[in-house]
Amino acid sequence: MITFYYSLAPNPMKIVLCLEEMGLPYDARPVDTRKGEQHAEAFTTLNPNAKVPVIVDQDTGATVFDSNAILLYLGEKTGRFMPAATPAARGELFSWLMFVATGIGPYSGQAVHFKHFAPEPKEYAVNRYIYEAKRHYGILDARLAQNRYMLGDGYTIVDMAVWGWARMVPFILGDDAWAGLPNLKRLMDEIGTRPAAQAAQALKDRHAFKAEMDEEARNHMFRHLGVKAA
Ligand SMILES: N[C@@H](CCC(=O)N[C@@H](CS)C(=O)NCC(=O)O)C(=O)O
Repeated sequence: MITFYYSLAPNPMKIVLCLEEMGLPYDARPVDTRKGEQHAEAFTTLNPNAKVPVIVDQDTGATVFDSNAILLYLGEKTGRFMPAATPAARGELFSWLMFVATGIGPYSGQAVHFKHFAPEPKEYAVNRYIYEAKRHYGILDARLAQNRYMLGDGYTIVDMAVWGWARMVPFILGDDAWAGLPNLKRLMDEIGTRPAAQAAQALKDRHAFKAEMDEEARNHMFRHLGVKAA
């Protein structure tokens, strides 16, 4: 059994998809980040970074945080949705997984923050993060023009990592963004029809998370508010 700490945000959603694809039993524990539950001591003991997702694997005693680390952990644990165990294939796995972890995730997150949540003036930040997020998604699209999946012919944990954020491309980049990313759209549509993705989406019916991004939520999630950095 795996204890899975989650919200419905992009990084935890990658992990639900993966747990469902692998058929691993899990006990899903909601962490309502708009209510500040990520800052509770019991949670920061598991993840000092105070963010979801986290898993605790009761079979092995391992606690793992950071979505892409969890994908790699689950891939190694089960041996499923992984590329061939050759140095060349592992090199590709590490490269693309880290590209998603260090590029797609952070630029998408900042693009969403500045576009949808930050106060004015924000034009410079919006331009920078939308530009960089778009550039990163373009790299995925070009890769998927040459390959059915991110690592070639087989569906892997890298495609699951991409799905977490890329299914939300219109919210991140704008309503017309799919027009410039047809290959990425094709992969998102394909993953979206998988029973595991549908089970992952159904997780939203299990718990009523706080919906309002009000002052309480902003204070828990944007903790720089009211603090002078320098
Ligand atoms: N690098 C981390 C980022 C995790 C992350 O940013 N999680 C968000 C949800 S997608 C979160 O917990 N936000 C709450 C907060 O920032 O207070 C990962 O990939 O898991």
